[in-house]
Amino acid sequence: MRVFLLLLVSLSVFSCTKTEEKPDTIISIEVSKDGYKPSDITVSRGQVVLFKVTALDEGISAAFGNVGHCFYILPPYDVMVKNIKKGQTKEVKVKMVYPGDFVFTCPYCSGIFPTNGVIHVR
Ligand SMILES: [Cu+2]
Repeated sequence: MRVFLLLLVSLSVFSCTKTEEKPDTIISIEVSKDGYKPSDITVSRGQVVLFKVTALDEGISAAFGNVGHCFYILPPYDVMVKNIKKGQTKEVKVKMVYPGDFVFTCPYCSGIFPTNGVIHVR
């Protein structure tokens, strides 16, 4: 059991860049059927960024129930904030350990609305 827990802990450490560390900077993002604002973000490598994501509308809710929007940074970050409903703000802290350009998107509605953006880690 202890070995299993240890494995679980180490897996979550290596596969996830989410952190509980103090943020170095805060970035507020709005998401709606018009996309993310801002959709082009630059941060410094190694910083802990607190992303505050606010949904301005209900996204694709009409067809799929009230699921809201997502904020998903693709791998290797692989950070997902789900079900941000109209008027809600959800937060996630991410340690920007990988340099490069990384897409973030809303898997719910990016095929319909322009809900895509890029984070440049310099
Ligand atoms: Cu969406």
